[in-house]
Amino acid sequence: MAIQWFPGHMNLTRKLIAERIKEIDVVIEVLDARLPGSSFNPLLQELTGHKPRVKLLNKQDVADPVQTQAWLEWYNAQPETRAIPMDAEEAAPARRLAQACRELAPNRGGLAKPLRVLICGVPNVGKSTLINSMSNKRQAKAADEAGVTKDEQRIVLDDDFYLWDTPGMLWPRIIVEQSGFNLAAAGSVGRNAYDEELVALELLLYLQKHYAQNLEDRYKLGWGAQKIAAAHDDELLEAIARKRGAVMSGGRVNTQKAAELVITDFRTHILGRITLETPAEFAQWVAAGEAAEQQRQALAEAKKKQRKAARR
Ligand SMILES: Nc1nc2c(ncn2[C@@H]2O[C@H](COP(=O)(O)OP(=O)(O)OP(=O)(O)O)[C@@H](O)[C@H]2O)c(=O)[nH]1
Ligand SMILES: [Mg+2]
Repeated sequence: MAIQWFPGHMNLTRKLIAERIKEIDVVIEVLDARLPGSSFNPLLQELTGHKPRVKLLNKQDVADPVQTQAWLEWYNAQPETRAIPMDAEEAAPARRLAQACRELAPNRGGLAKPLRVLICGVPNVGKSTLINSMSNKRQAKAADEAGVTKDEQRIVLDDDFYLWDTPGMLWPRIIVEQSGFNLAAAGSVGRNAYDEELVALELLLYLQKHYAQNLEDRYKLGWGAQKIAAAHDDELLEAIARKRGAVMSGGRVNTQKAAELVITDFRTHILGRITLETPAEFAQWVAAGEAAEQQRQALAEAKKKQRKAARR
């Protein structure tokens, strides 16, 4: 689905993190609490997995609290994993996080051995916002768009506490299709790299299944949650378009505009506190994605053999 899923500058970020990690004591891995599985980056895990870390389920203030709890339990059941919920715009929890970092590297601290912390995650999860809250200053640029931070930036939190902000990074090949859609819906994929209509339809499908009442409350179609849940996603998008005046001359609906509207309503939390995946669903998507990937590889291998045989 992606045109520029892994744009060139992310290769630079990968190299940058691979270098920086050598002198890092603690990693703060920021996930989006609305998609705690899909915003986990296997490439970042590979680059930084050997360091003590905290996993943050950030933007918990706009995620479904029941699902945040389920995901925290899921992550915390894994070995050597400490996951905590976070609202990076709040100062007090950010300061507590700074204390937690110190506890993770008790042998560091003091001018001779400053604590060095790296913040990483996929684009737009709130890394820079968190740094600003931890340092109580607006030192890092933050905005609701993928790719705001372009280069690493060192922030001095205290005389003996350094933080590194890093640009958001994805991974080269997306194997779980639904993760691509969810990352796009959350604004973690560059705007030109996906089809808004496809993303909005996938988003609607999920909301119909789990949050039909939120859709009714927002769009006031008068259908009731049950009819919304049972509708075809195309039909629903069209009804939303008509209701919200996304209509072109001649009365045809402007589905592109309606798609943008639905995505924006999700991003700006007008649709309510929503999480786009449960641990069980995500596990299923991963299994399906891995099976498809194995098939793809087997097919590529078979074709390679065929070509070789033909050349002989
Ligand atoms: N509701 C809510 N919004 C947040 C939270 N943290 C960050 N945001 C918003 O999310 C958007 C992205 O925040 P940034 O801090 O720029 O994200 P980033 O991870 O640094 O993004 P890149 O530098 O593009 O990778 C901004 O609009 C923030 O205001 C949070 O905990 N809750
Ligand atoms: Mg940033």
